[in-house]
Amino acid sequence: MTTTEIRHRRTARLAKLKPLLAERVLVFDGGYGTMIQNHRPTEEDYRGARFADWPSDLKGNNDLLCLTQPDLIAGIHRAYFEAGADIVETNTFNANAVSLADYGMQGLANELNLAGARLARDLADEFEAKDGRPRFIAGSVGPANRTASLSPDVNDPSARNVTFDELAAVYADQVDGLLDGGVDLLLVETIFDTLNSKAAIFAIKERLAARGEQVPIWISGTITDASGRTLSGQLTEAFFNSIAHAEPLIVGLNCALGAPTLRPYVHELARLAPMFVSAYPNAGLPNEFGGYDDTPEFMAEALSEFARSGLVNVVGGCCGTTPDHIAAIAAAVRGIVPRRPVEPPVRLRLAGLEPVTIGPDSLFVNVGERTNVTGSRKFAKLIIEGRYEEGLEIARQQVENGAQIIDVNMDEGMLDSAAAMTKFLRLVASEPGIAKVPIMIDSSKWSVIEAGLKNVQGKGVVNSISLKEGEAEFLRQATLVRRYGAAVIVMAFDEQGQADSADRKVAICTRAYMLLTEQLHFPPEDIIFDPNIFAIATGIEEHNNYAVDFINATRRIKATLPHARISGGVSNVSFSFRGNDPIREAIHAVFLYYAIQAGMDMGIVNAGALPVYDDIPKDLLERIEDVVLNRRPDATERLVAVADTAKGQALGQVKDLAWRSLPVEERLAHALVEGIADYIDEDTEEARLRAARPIEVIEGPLMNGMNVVGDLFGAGKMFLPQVVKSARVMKKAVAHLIPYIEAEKSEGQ
Ligand code: THG
Repeated sequence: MTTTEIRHRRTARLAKLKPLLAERVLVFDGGYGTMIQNHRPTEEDYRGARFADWPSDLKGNNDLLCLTQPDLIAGIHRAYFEAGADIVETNTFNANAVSLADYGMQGLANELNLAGARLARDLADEFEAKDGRPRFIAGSVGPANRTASLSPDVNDPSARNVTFDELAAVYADQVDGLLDGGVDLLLVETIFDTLNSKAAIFAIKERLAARGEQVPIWISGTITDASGRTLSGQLTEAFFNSIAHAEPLIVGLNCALGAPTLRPYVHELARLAPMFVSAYPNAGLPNEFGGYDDTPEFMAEALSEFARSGLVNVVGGCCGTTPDHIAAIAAAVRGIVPRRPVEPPVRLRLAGLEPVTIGPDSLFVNVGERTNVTGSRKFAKLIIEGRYEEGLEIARQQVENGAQIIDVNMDEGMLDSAAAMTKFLRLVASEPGIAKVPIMIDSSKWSVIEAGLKNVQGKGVVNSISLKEGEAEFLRQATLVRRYGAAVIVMAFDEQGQADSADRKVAICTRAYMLLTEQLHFPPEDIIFDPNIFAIATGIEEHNNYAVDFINATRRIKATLPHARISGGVSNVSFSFRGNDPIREAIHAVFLYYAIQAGMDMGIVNAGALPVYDDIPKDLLERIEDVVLNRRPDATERLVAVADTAKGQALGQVKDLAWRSLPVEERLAHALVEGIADYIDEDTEEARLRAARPIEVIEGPLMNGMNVVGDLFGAGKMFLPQVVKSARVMKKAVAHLIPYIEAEKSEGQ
């Protein structure tokens, strides 16, 4: 059959698949390993005539059987079709050059996939010809035996024994073989490291684009522990966000756990997925002999309950399941109405190990700015000196201080920036306390951004692309951003330069939006515009309106470009007050107060260094607002005139203990709002001695203080990093009271 014929037939079959998925619960096949073992193939069987003299042992190389024992494999496909499967998978789980290298067979990958696909295709066609019921085959793309997110070396968490590029190359080769052999779907399965699957998705998209084909993708992850995480640490929703760019026809979970244990995670996917959902668990957890105990009846009952509860569209089995299991499952789901895909709200959905959702109703999102060699002298020094572990601590501080995303920038002349980006992101991946948040990959060099993209398993943000080098380059980079599975910051920058006026900002962002959504079908919710925050109060008159221009552009973009988000580098705005952090921070608080009202969704900030808007002394506040809002021609002069004194006072305030002479209730409230933990134990103790019962201190002054925090937060005058500090102080106060509360309880007994 020619490739054109294979393609036409695939297209014709696929036209039947989607309606069928909406009509009934489809049945997938079961395990291959156990079925192969039942035949007890010997070393000679594995070798066949062709590989009789192969230098290494071949026993266990199950995919090789597609070439050397085709009847055995065809017999398994036949048994599953006879059991009632609508879809069987190819016996090519490990047929990628990385896994095959264990046998020195890396050169055979393409051929094995072609053979595996043809075997399954012939059986599917035979069954379909018999009764007219369509049968499908899914090309199995397993995870490979090496993992891109985890270190093989306990002494070096940045070590990797396989790279994204290596995986993408071998998957591309596998995918070509499967497509040429006539598969209907590409099944990326048993994903335990999302970065491996992202390499597979990258390869699939690249091959489909090059071949000019559209073949549906099926993504199936694996939850390996009872805490609901993948082996590489992601929660189900984070995993889903990280692979959604594949736009799979079906998404699901398979393997590791038995059906009942897998249920909550299938439920989670069913809640999220605007596509079809599958589940094909193991026949229970392996027992002490490595066997699987769940009977066909048990699995059929469990999976049909999934179906009756509207969780799934495709069910089947994985390790330890047999044609008996599949026959029982097929009988049990017959006649059940399949799940209808949901339509979740359109949101920017990012992920580290944990998901982050950003939408019109979410609070301002803080992006930590300090892991930036151009934005922090301290970080730059650590990275240049190779002290990466200490650099990691800066990332950790940002996250602990409330950063919900971290911006990483390695653009420094003395560094190999791509290598530094790679190493740092690999180290981040090994620290769950940091890796829980998504990564923003910040560079002005595309090659450095790509290095970053190859090292994040989650869904991160590219910072940034723009029209600076014209439409062709912009679209090329955006296509790759999508293929790697990231969201993107688009700077208001075109062939003429950076936009400064509100009109130019809006015009460039609008042009970029149209190009991305119309030409690339780039999801608008994955676009984040940065309309340029430039320094104000520089003494140059043309700069006076920069903050206002940003704020106005933000309002207009939000009103006209649906689902797009707005971000910016907040600390830029105050560059002219370098060296005067109290003034800079006050400018940031004021700027954000107005920009957030205009619709700014997120910002790159020094998490943990924002004052409370209401704490800015009124006279200073007025002068800062004059500057930020460009309210009078002499605004800069008037702010400069008080800047030094204000700095002195602000720094002095740290030592200014006037608040210490307030009544204890007010001291507690002050400590909570300001996030000062230094006196909280003594103040709490004082309040306790005055109260009838220790619990009253919590219910009275402490809760009152937290209510003030809540009100300021609600009004946009406090931000998450500050609330994080307040919460720490509250925790400390409560910890002081707990022993007394406990003592009271035991007295009462
Ligand atoms: N838009 C987008 N990305 C960006 C920016 C932007 N990335 C970089 C930058 N701008 C945002 N990040 C910072 C980080 C630090 C500072 C400013 C912006 C900063 N640092 C102190 C300084 O230079 O004075 C350094 C102090 C120190 O060394 O400790 O101000 O606009 N998309």
